[in-house]
Amino acid sequence: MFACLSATLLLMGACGSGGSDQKAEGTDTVVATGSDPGDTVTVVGQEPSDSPTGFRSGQRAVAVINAASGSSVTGQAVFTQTGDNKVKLVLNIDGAPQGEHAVHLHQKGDCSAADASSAGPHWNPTKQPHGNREGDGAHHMGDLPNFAVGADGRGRVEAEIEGWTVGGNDTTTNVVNHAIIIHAKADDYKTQPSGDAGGRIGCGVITLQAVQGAQ
Ligand SMILES: [Cu+2]
Ligand SMILES: [Zn+2]
Repeated sequence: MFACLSATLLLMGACGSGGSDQKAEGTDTVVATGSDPGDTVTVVGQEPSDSPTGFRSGQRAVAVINAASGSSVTGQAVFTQTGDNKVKLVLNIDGAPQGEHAVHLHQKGDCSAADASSAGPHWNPTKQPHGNREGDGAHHMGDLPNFAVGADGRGRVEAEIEGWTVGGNDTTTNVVNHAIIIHAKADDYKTQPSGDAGGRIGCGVITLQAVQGAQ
C-alpha cells in the first residue's frame, strides 16, 4: 500500500491502473476524418509512403459522373495507382449519344455549373499544348484518347496512364481534385486549346478514397 502510494507520487497512475486503454485503433489504415480535437490523432497502419512523393500503390480515387448541359449521361471513373507514375483508369458511361466522345481531366474539381464550365480548362500543369496522349507529341496532362459509345448509350475505357499519380504531393501528376469531363464530340487532338470536342455532357470530381488495408 505504501509502496503503491509513493509510486503513485512518482509515476502518476502506475498503481491507479484506471484504464489500460485498449482501444487499439483499427489495424488497417486510417483516414483521419473529422476527428475530435480532444484526441490525439494516432495514425496506425500504413501512411501512404511508397514513393518519395507520397503516393501509394493501390491508392484509389473515384469520380461519380453526372449529366451536364442537359444530357442524360451518368457514369463512374475509378483511378488506381498501379506503379510509380502509373494509374489505371476504368471509366464507365451510360446514357450518352452513340459515337466517339472526348474525355479529359479538367483543372478544377467543380462540376457545379449546368454546362460544367466551372471545371475550367484541361488540366495542364506542365504548360503544354493540347494533343494526343497516344502519340509522341506534346499534350496536356489531362488529355485522354477518345472512346466509343454504342447504340445502348454505354461506353467504357480501361487504360493505364503514364505520368499520373493518385494522391501524393506532386501537383503535376496528382489527379485528385480535378474533374473528369465527357464531351459531346470527339477530340481532334489538334485544335487548341481543347480539341474542338464540343459541349460538356458529363462531369465528375475526382475524390481520393480511403486507403484499404489490403488491395
Ligand atoms: Cu475536356
Ligand atoms: Zn487538352
